[in-house]
Amino acid sequence: MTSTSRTLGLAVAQLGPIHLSDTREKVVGRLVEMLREAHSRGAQFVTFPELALTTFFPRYWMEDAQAHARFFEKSMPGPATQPLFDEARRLGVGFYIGYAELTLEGRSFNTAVIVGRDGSVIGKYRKIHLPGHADHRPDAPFQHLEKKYFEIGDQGFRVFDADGTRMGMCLCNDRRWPETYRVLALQSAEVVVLGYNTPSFNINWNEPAHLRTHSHLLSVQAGAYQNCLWVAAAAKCGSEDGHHMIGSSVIVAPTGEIVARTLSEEDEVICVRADLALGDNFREHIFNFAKHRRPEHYGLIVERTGAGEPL
Ligand code: CDT
Repeated sequence: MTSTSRTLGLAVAQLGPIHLSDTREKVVGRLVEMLREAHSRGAQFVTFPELALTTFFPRYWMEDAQAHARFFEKSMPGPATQPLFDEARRLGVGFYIGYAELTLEGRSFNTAVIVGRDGSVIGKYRKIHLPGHADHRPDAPFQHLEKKYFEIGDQGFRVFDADGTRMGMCLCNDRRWPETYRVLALQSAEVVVLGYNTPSFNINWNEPAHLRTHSHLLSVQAGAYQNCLWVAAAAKCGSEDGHHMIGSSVIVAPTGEIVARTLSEEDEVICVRADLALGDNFREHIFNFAKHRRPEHYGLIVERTGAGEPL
């Protein structure tokens, strides 16, 4: 089958470390700089990381009220983030960004939004696969308190029309779960955008550091290939006040191939001209869902959460 090429200038804007002492205004200045660079390199859409406005604060134990006051956004855009939205509208570039959301009712989520080329919010996603723990582990070298600070996302995995591109979102740990991409692909997503903060060390077992990058790449490449999608994955990385996180931000084609990858652990933009029709051959043949999927044999996937006895 021959497909007509439809291209999207797709960028990832990786963030180097954000330290506890860094202000929102300083961080937003870095984001604006990268938005401009991406635009100058042909980007029409820019993917920023998870919790892109602050340090990865779930590594610290604190009272919820203290976390809410310091690290959460009560509106998006808000006073500190408005310049990013203004610049997006001025340049005509859309973007995805992750942040900690505090609702009017006092609920808290690990959230991302897609913003259109006119600077308006097109869609919101609240993280579903929250990793880590809710209890204080004083003996661990750092905490991973996403289960304390955030509620499980309540809006599912949805696909939005992002200025003509069918786009889905997820956040960090979601990228390791095949259900994430499949639910989006079943809504005909063409691109999945995601941000991540992946600590280089695992507090639960002595995982060799290189496996953190290996499993990240394996997950996004498999998700892209098995679902005929482009995946744009943006890290926050490097050493935040002594806590190191992996880089290796990537843009992956529906072939599963990495077409761009960051080299540094600093602020860095990568950009490709993504042919959105590239997945059509896969959608038509090997992964023609309508022809080949057998959901009557997949019941356990939604009936069971944990592994149990054989049927
Ligand atoms: N932010 C985030 O989701 N990080 C997780 C760490 C997993 S180990 C607790 C990740 O999947 O990269």
